[in-house]
Amino acid sequence: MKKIVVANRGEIALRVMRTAKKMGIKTVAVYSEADRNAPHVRFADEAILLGPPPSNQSYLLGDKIIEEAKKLNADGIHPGYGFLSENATFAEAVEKNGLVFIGPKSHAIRVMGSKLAAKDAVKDYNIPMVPGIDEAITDVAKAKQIAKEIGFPILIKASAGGGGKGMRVVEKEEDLESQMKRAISEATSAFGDGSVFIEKYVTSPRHIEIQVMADTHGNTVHFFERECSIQRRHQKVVEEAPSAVLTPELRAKMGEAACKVAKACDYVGAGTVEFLLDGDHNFYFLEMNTRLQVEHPVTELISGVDLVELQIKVARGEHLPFTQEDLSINGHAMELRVYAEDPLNDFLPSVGVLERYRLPVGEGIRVDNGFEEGMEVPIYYDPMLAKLITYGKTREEAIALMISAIADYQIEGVQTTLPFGAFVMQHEAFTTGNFDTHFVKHFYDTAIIKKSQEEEAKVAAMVALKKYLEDKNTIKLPQ
Ligand code: MV4
Repeated sequence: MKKIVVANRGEIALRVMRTAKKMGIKTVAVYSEADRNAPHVRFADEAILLGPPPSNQSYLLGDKIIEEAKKLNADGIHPGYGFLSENATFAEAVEKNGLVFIGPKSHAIRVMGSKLAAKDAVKDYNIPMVPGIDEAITDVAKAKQIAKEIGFPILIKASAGGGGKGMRVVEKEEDLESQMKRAISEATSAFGDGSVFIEKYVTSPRHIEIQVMADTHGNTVHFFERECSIQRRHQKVVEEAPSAVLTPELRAKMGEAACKVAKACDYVGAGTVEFLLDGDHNFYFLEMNTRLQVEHPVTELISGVDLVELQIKVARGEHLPFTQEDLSINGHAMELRVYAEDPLNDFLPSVGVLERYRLPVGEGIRVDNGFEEGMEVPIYYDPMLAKLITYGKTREEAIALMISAIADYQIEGVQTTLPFGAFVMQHEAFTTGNFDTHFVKHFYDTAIIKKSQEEEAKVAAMVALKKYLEDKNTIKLPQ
């Protein structure tokens, strides 16, 4: 592989291209009219203009990307995350055109894109799953019967759903019919597929996911877990590796289960198997994400591997260069997603120009960033500016480093999730590891952030006043 097209933008396009360059592979960026001056375009050896800013006229134009890739004699396409990364039809088209899709085969993408197909694929592999049904249900009477068997509360989920869309908790039998009808109509309009199914609702789960990597020779390994329980509206904000609560035994069991899930769909490349962990430390398979994930850096830091390099190697047909026994966890990594959103105003997008934008630097600090001072945050795409990642020998060290890195990260012009990150890192529930996916709902308190910002403003005002009084005595002002 001598040249690859990176079919993405922002920090992930840069992150993929960095590894490609390190491997001596030429890079081709794609960009929309909104991204003409974006760092990922300048970093690449060549670049392709796709079209106007909206994604469906630019970054989602799979056929155009393939056509231009062929004109430039590229060998492969890396899709990053989002956009075309989990589009089975695109993956297929890439391969049909004689290019390498740096990711799994379309079959695996398709199976895991449907929750019911995924459950069906893994059913002979002895993977723990939440009690429930494994087929689409439309009959309310049957649904009531099943709900009574598994016991309320239950959760109605859309088979084609993702990111919590189309999910409905049902506490009691009387509510089942209306909620089921709503879930079906929501799923039909959102995904064009009204299939829904029922699971027992796990009330206070932690979100634990396992990073896997499979080569084309039947070898599959896992790189341990990431914990992603700190999220709001199904959007992760803080991730870490390893989890504060897994024992080595549970880690090994979940890792084995994740590798079996990958085998069940003939997986190739980097993938993530998501589990719920309940209060008694039972784990249940939820779904598999068939792409490189946003939070992959925490895994890279604790395992010492470059996941993009491995993706490219297995895409070239190479063997995985190690076995499971060669892999171990070293240290602890923490990641904060820095979004241009206002944490004091319900995390609403905060648009504007980055009047000041300075990254923290230092040992144990990694920033996967897509922005520069003076740039505007485009309204067309995901508002994530960067990922702030810290690494220490222990969880305490990674947290302390995150707190100081947040303080050193200078952003003016837009509101960001940095203060939210500082709140999380200092909260007792987080530092003790005693939290679940309801952290934001249970503990997030904007008053604490407001108070600390007021204190900071007071200190700044006092420093300014002191300076003013000193200057007044030493400088002779003109009369
Ligand atoms: C669940 C659940 C509780 N019980 N399934 C949310 C998105 C999708 N990936 C699955 N999700 C959940 N499925 C059962 N049977 C709770 C969630 C859930 C959740 C999962 C992971 C991370 C954050 C979450 C926030 C709310 C609900």
